[in-house]
Amino acid sequence: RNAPVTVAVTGGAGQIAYGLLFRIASGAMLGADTPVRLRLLEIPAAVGSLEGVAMELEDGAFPLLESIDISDDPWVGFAGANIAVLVGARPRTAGMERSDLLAANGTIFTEQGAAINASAADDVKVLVVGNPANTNAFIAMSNAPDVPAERFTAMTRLDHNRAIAQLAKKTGAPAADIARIAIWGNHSATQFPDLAHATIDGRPALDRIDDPAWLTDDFIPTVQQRGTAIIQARGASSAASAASAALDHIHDWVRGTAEGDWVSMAVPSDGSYGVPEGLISSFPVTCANGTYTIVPDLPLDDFARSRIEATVAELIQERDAVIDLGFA
Ligand code: NAX
Repeated sequence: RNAPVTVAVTGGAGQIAYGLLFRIASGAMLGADTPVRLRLLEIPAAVGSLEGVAMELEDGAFPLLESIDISDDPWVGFAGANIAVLVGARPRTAGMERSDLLAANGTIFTEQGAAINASAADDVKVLVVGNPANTNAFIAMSNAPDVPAERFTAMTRLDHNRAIAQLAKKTGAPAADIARIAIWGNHSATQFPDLAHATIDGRPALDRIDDPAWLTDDFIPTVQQRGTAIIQARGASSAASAASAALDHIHDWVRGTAEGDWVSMAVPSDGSYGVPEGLISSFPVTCANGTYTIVPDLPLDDFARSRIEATVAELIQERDAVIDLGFA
């Protein structure tokens, strides 16, 4: 049995958390050998509801769940956190301008970054799920000067998993045989889901696609627009699949990626592939010993380059807007 790990989750009373917390408690995120201490954060208005979630967690009688603490104060909630999953964010509501959205989230993620800086464990790993995820992560990172920048990441694993699912559906191959999918850029409709390096059973996935238009006319837009399609079908945004992806992201970061495969994570750029240094952009990464490495030296054709450039341009705009607003 490993030492217990303290996991802080914001937005604890929300939809995604409802799909996430029980699986963290069951050991699905960190392994059946790792006890967990949960620290759940909410805004004051949702603390009552969060208490109900905590009661249900208790009622799971999870053998690995050592404790549950609740707070509406990030300076308390992140204390000692080894893992921080930032799910809570201000959603865009009717009549809200984009700048209002950035400002509302800027306030939240500035404070949470500072609180993580002051009170989390030295080895803290941060995953931002709340949208706009990449830029919220950038703000938190910018406000946590004592935490190594590479510990701040944002979630594109749901996009990655969606891309695997679409390729599986198209080819009839089981998801387990598919490897080396890459999501580049922003977790938004500009993201670039890339099959150029993907394999099915070790052979190039594109060899199994006989109509080349499928890639540009179907696969890429379907993955980009999948969040909207879920909202239209379900009447609410992706929750269980987002929770599952958050679990996958942390699991692989902590426990490592499979030999010969990689995953997609939005991480501070080291300048790879022409992405400006420090921008939190999605890359294919491998993980080992609790750290990730951007997959180096993938050949990119002109199509891939222009798609990456477009999504990175959007990230640069978002970054510059929050810098102008004084959040980073
Ligand atoms: P919900 O509205 O169900 O839950 C969010 C919860 O966060 C609410 O209970 C709210 O009170 C809480 N919250 C807000 N501000 C907070 C703060 N400052 N501190 C602590 N808690 C706070 O939304 P849910 O469906 O759970 O989605 C959460 C976020 O994930 C949204 O921003 C959503 O856009 C984003 N998503 C990101 C995805 C990704 O792939 N990166 C995919 C799914 C999802 O759309």
